Formats: sequence, structure tokens, C-alpha cells
Amino acid sequence: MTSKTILITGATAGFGKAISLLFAKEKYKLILTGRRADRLKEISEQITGEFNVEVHTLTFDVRNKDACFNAIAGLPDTFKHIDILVNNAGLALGRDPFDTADMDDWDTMIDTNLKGLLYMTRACLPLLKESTAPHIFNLGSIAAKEVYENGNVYNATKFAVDAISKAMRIDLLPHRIKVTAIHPGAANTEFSTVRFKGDQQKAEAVYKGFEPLIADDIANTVLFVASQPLHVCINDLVIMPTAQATAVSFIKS
Ligand code: NDP
Ligand code: 8X3
Repeated sequence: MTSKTILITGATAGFGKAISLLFAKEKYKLILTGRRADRLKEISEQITGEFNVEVHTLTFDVRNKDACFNAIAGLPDTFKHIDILVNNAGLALGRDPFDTADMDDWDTMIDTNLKGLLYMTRACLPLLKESTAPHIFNLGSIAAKEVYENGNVYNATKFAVDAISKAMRIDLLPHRIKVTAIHPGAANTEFSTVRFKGDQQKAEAVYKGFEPLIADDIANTVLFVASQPLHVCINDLVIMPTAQATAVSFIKS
């Protein structure tokens, strides 16, 4: 039985929720974050009921630097230990040409996907450095590897996640911190509903005619990577639906 502790940002939906449930099954202690307190409460109750592991929830917005640092500083003593940090919280907003895209959406994506990830990592580093097997996971995307039409600033934030993952791996080497970037293709979560601002028809159209990834596929991948021996680090992993070859190439029925 392990008593390792994992902190997952964006645990209220999609990948983050699936990773939370899978690591709970593996008997990890969990620190779960998100903005929606009701969802965190529900997931925490589900996990303690089903898996009998300890869960601590933190409700805050990763765009708020002080909130990130205060949340970690305020952890109760029994949770002042982090072995794995999963920087998962993130979003796309809109899929519009560069010249007409909403610039407030740009700010939100940059502040969440990049700055939020930076703040959370810096806030957690003192605790990670005390772990005997520290590991940081950053959720990139196929959008971190290929720019596609109307992807512009979402692509830019995910390219930045790719770059900062490489930079962390170098600069954190003296602390033997593993850094893994996970880059999924199309996965059916709340991602497209958020991207298209609640337009369910547009969101569902993204996954029509092929079998997309599901959140459990990403959770299984994170667990596989986290389960490697201490001397093995999987640095970078692109995971796609079999029906998707590039950011924009699909075989659809
Ligand atoms: P979901 O929309 O299902 O979940 C996103 C999570 O991020 C939610 O828990 C949400 O919680 C949290 N979040 C968003 N903004 C903030 C914020 N400002 N502060 C704190 N938490 C926040 O999306 P996915 O699970 O699909 O996405 C997870 C990650 O994977 C993202 O980084 C996304 O870019 C990336 N990704 C997704 C792909 C896909 O096709 N689905 C493919 C490749 C990468 P709450 O609203 O409660 O704050
Ligand atoms: C989410 C996948 O292709 O919509 O990062 O950018 S994509």
C-alpha cells in the first residue's frame, strides 16, 4: 500500500476528475483543486465513500497568484507533503481567427493555461523537493505540437506548456524531479462545451463520426507514467484517438 500524495488541479471535471478517482483506487492521498466547491465536495464524498482514502479539497482560481500560494501554505499538517503534482486545470475559449478572436478569451487562456501552471508549480516546489520521488505532470495537448487554423492563442499557451516542461526538466534536475508532459488529441470531456461557451451542438459536433479519447484514457496514462521505476522518466507523451492522426486529420464515418 502506498501513502503517496498527489495534488491535481482542475479535479472537478474531465481528466482531473478521472485521475482523482483512479489514484484514489490506488490508495494515494489526494489534494483536489478547482473553482466549483459543490463539485469538489461531491467528488471528495464519492472518493472517501468508495476508496477509504484521505482527501483534502482546495477551492480557488489558478489565475490568482496569491490564492495559489495561500492554498498551499494553508494545507493542514497531515497534507503538507506532495509527491505528484498534476497541472491539469486549463481551457480553450473560442475557435476564431486571430483578427477577430475575443482578446478577453486570450487573457483567460494565457492566465489559466500558462500563468496558473507556473504559479502552482512554484507554490508546490518546496513540498515536492522534500519528496523521495517527486513528479510533475503538465497537461499539454496535440495543440502544443501543431498549430491549427483558428487555434492561435490556445496553441500558443500549449506550446508554452511544452516549452516550460522542457525547461523545468532541466532546471529541476538537481532536485531529481521527474517532469512529464502529456499531450492528448481529441477527448470527450467538458472541454468543448467550455470552448464553445455552452453551445452544446457545436461541442457535440467535435466528437461526431469517430471514437474520441475519454478521460479514463488519460488517467490510465498518468498512472502508467507515475508507476515507472525511480530511474525512469517518460518525458513527453502524445496520445491520440486511433481515428485522429494530426490536430486536424480524422477518419470519420
Ligand atoms: P474540462 O473542461 O472537462 O476540465 C477542466 C478543469 O479545469 C475543470 O476541473 C475546471 O474546474 C478546471 N479549471 C479551468 N479553469 C480553471 C481556473 N481558472 N482555476 C482552477 N481550475 C480551473 O477539460 P479537460 O479535462 O478536457 O481538460 C483538462 C486539461 O487537458 C486542460 O489543460 C486542457 O487544455 C487539456 N486538454 C484537453 C483535451 C481535450 O480534448 N479534452 C485535449 C488535450 C489537452 P473549475 O471549472 O471547477 O474551476
Ligand atoms: C485540445 C485538443 O485539438 O482541440 O487541446 O486543440 S484540440
